[in-house]
Amino acid sequence: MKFIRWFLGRVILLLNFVFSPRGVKRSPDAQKEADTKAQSMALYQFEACPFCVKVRRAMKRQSVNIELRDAKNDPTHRADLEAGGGRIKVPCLRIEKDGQVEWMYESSDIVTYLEKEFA
Ligand SMILES: N[C@@H](CCC(=O)N[C@@H](CS)C(=O)NCC(=O)O)C(=O)O
Repeated sequence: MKFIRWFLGRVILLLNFVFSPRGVKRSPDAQKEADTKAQSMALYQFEACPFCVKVRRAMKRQSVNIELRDAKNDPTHRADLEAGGGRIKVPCLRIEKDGQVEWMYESSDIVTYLEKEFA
């Protein structure tokens, strides 16, 4: 079972690599603005989780460089996710805004949020 999950994860990563989406092209100023906004976010994720791949593809489409935090292998990020978000479930987008921190779960909600913020 563990092997099958591992194998499927590799297939997902390969397909994601082969069919990588194109990123939107912005003017240098607009890209700088998007990069600044992205600095207030971090994505807690597992590398081969299909829901995380879905969010990373949305990030690629929007050409946003959000920091990726490995919640599977990095004990600090894992602990931060559990303490801040309340559970170990990925993907989870940490958003810092006006001194407040929001932990957004659910890949579809995160994709919708990114499209709204960066489109
Ligand atoms: N409906 C969720 C599903 C997310 C989900 O099931 N994530 C799995 C990884 S693929 C998870 O975090 N499982 C908890 C664990 O493995 O500890 C979404 O779309 O984000």
